[in-house]
Amino acid sequence: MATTVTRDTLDDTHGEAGRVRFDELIATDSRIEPTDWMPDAYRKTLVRQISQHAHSEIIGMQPEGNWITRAPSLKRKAILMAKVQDEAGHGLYLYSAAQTLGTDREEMFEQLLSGKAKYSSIFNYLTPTWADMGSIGWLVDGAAICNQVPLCRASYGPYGRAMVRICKEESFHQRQGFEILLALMNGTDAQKKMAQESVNRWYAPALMMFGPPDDDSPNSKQSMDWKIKRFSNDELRQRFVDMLVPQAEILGITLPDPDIKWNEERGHYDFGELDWSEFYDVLKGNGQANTVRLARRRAAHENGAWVREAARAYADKQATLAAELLPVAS
Ligand code: BYC
Repeated sequence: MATTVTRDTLDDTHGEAGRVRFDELIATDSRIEPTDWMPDAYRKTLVRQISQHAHSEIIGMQPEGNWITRAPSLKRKAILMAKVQDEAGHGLYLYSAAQTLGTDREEMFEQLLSGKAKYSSIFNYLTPTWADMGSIGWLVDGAAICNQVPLCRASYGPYGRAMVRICKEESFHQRQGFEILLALMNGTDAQKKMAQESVNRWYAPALMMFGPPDDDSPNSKQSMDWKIKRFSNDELRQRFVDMLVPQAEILGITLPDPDIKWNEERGHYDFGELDWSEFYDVLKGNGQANTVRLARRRAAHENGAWVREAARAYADKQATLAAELLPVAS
C-alpha cells in the first residue's frame, strides 16, 4: 500500500526556488515527483483527474461483472473474470498515485460514495446482451487506450508510471473485446444482429468518453500547459475514429454514423455531431444506470467493512510485534 504523504510535508517550504524548478521540470519534459514543490492548482487537478480515473475503474467493474456468471463458456468466464480483476488493480494503482499527492484514500472513497465525485460517463449504460462485453472491450477499452497511452507521459511521475502497466492490460482487454465481436460476426444471423445492435448502442457513448468538445472543455488548456494531458479531447476523439473505421471493416460491422467519410484534405475521417445533451444528462446522474451503479458500490463498501477492519488489526499487530522485537535486534 502506498504511503500517504500528509499536506504538512507538502507545504511550500521551497519558496521561489521550488516554483522555478517546477517550471523548469515542466519545460524540459521531466517528471514532477511527490516531494517536489508544485502549485496547489496542479496538485488539485491531478487529484481530480486521477481519483476520477480510479473511480471509473472501480465502477467500471460492474457492467462486465454482470456477465461473469452468464458468459457463454468456461473460457469466456475465465477471461472476463481476469479482465474485471485487472480493472480492480487499475483502480488500486490509481488511488495509490493520488495518495502520493496528500489525499487520503478514505476521503476519495467518501467522495465517490456520496455522489460528489465524477466517474466516466460510459459506465452508466446498461449491458443487456453478451455482445456488450465485446463492445466494451473493443470500443470502451479502445477509447481508454487512445486516451491513456499519452498519459504514460504525464508530467506527474506516479501517474505516468501507473499508466504504463494499465495501458498494457487495456491493450489485451481491447483485443479480447474485438475477438468476442469477431466470433459473433462469424456466427449465426442472430449473433451478427446482436453484435451490430450492441455497437449501435455503445459507439456514441464511447466517443463521449474523451470529454466535451475542446471549446467546452474548461480544464484542457491548463492541463496541457502542465503536460498532464498531451492532446486535446477532440484530437484524441479523432484518433479513435480513425482507428475504428478499418477495424469495423474487418469485423463487418457498420459504425452507426452516416457522416463517417474519409477526408483526403485533412487525412482523417469526418464524423457526425454527437448529442452532447445526453452526455451532460448522464453527468447529472440521469443515465440508465447511475443510481444502480452507486447503490452497488455503496453496498460493496459496507459489505467489505470487515475486510478493512481485519487488515487494520493485522497491520497494528505487525507494528506492535516489530516494536517489541526492535530492542532485541539492536
Ligand atoms: N465522464 O475540461 P474537461 C476504463 C468531466 S476507465 C465523466 O475536458 P478534463 C475502463 C470532467 O471531469 C477510463 N465526466 O476535463 C474501466 C470535467 O468535470 P470536473 C476512465 C467527464 O479532466 C473499466 C468536465 O467534464 N478514463 O478505461 O481536462 C472497464 C469538463 O471536462 C467525462 C479516465 O479517467 C466523461 N467521459 O478531461 C473498462 C482517463 N469527460 O472534474 C474500461 C483520465 C469529461 O471539472 N482522464 N468529464 O468537475 C482524462 O483523461 C480526463 O480527465 C478526461 C476529461 C479526458 C476524461
